[in-house]
Amino acid sequence: VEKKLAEYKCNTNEAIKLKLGKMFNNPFEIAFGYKGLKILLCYIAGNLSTLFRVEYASKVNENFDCVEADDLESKIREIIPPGFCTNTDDFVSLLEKEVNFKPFGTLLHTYSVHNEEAGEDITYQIYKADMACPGFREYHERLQTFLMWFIETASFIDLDDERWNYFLYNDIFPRKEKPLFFSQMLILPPFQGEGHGAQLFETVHRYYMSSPTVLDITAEDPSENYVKLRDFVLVKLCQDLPCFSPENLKQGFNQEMMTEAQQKLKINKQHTRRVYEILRLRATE
Ligand code: CO6
Repeated sequence: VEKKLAEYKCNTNEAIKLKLGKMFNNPFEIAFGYKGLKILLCYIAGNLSTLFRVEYASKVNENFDCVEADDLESKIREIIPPGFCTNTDDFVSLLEKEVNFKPFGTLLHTYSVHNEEAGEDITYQIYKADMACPGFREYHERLQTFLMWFIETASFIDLDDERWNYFLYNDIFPRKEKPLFFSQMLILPPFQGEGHGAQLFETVHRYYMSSPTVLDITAEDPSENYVKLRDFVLVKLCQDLPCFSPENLKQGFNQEMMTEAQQKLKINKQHTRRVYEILRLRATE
């Protein structure tokens, strides 16, 4: 019996297929009770309308196998908001509405990235939105499900808290004369490593640089990759400050660096220290 039941243990990492133009897998957990499990989740690129379906070759049965299968459908329904399609035809018909999709909020920044595959430059835009935009709340509920698929330490925010601002995939929490925390940042896997993270980080960072209520900008519990991205952008912002001149770098880390980076760029002491180490290493090489 045990051997037979082992066939009904599936790694949901392999079972889950997330479709967003391209197909990719994501870490999840072991699910019990299904053979040949496929969890299909498709999002329409613009408005993020969702198709969700669980498929399997066979499922354990309480009467014959004396065990119950995990209730995967309910687990995923807890994450994705209601209103998703379960039928492919309904989902495809929603694609027609996609042509009318306009990003929510106001345009903050436009930039281009050369795409090797297409052999041309593709233009990207960063928008800032808030809950006052009609339809944005529902859109955000669909959007934030991505956090669960791609960030291990993800959590959902309180949408009724008006202090949040939304930079597409980025949530910000401003406080008076206090550090400002980046909550979560996600560039979808097909677009990683193309410079979008750096563009988004710099745009949001610059947006808050002139704010009198923001002391400096930081993040809670940052991932290793996020720290690498942050180092890259902060070095870029700091390298032209007079306090980081090659002569000054040779003298060691000093108060002037901390003050200038904090006042001009809203960078905190720890991050300024990292920038100093990187620039000093570069100057020495
Ligand atoms: N290794 C080394 N260097 C890196 C890396 C990694 N993984 N990522 C960025 N960078 C540096 C590097 O110098 C890049 O320049 P190039 O060497 O020329 O490629 C530069 O940063 C720009 O990188 P890019 O803009 O292309 O980065 P990307 O668009 O991929 O965005 C990311 C980085 C971490 C946001 C993205 O990979 C991602 O969404 N990863 C999965 C989710 C994740 O880990 N999010 C961060 C969670 S922590 O949200 C968090 C706010 C805090 C708490």
